[in-house]
Amino acid sequence: MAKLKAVSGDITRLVVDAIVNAANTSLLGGGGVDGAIHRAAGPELLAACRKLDGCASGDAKATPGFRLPAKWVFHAVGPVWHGGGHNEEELLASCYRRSLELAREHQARSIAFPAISTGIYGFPARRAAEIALSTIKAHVETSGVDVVDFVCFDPGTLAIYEQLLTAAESRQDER
Ligand code: AR6
Repeated sequence: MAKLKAVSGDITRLVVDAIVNAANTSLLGGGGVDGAIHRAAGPELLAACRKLDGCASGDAKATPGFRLPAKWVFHAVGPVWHGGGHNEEELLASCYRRSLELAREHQARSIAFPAISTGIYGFPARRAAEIALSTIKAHVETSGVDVVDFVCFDPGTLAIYEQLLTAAESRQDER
């Protein structure tokens, strides 16, 4: 069984095989976690991203981590929240699924996710966390990943993940 945990702090500091970026379709950097990852990885990351020719919403593409402690960065493009009637939930689930597929391809055993789409893109944080957890649980065993960190940059996000993970554990104990 893979270990799923909520951790607080800055994803760029984590010593894991892969970190996931909440990127945009250009893959050429931006604000939020994307900006932090590009700053920490150094200019080689932007040069590598230029060669990827962008990325569709719901998809993810891999680069090395360059100056980051992580070996890989999986650049996932989450949906912009437009009220929920524009396939946002499926596109968000697809980001988590595609990141696990990239983990399998690159033999990454540990992976850290930010709360994709819940910052600048405005996806409601609690619903996003439910989608993240259910998608990871459905696909983690086939990916070869042993450890999944949900990196929470603010206390509200941390509280949501801790609550959902604790609820899932107690459901498991009851079985
Ligand atoms: N480590 C972990 N999480 C972080 C960090 C960090 N260093 N910095 C911010 N977060 P956002 P989005 C959290 O806005 O909503 C960019 O401009 C943040 O608190 O980074 O998917 C891209 O280029 C929030 O919980 O990503 C796109 O244009 C979560 O990461 C756009 O923003 C995601 O917030 C993507 O927007």
